[in-house]
Amino acid sequence: MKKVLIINGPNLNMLGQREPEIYGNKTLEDIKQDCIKKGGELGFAITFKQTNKEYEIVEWIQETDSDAIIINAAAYTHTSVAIYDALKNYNKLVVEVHLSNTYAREEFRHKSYISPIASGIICGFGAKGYLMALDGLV
Ligand code: CA2
Repeated sequence: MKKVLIINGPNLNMLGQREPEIYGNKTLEDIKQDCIKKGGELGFAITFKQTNKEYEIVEWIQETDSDAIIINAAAYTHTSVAIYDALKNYNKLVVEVHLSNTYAREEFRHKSYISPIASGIICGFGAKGYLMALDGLV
């Protein structure tokens, strides 16, 4: 069974509580359960994590034995050379996911440090984007 690590960055623990017009009504726990169910159908063992701390994301990437990473690095997407460096050394499949279409929002969200090392990018499809990323890995 292939292992997929799904990493969520800062403030995504607040999903479903604020800004539903941008991020939808689902909580991160809802998204986690959807991913575990979809992963089961596709033959993937899912590990689903969230943190507000940049260094924890770096450590998870360094330490994982997963076959692929799906990452919504949230605000760190637009700032983190540290996460870029860690992903560059991962050398396996990476899919970047965003709930919102970051290119239709403020200009500072147009820059992504993840995109250059990602095999695929999905944004603007809300929580469904995580499931699309799992399909994409197949
Ligand atoms: O669209 C996405 O998935 C983002 O990664 C979400 C990040 C944002 O900084 C990126 O530009 C795009 C923000 C996540 C914050 O999530 C919240 C959810 C509910 C209430 C407050 C924040």
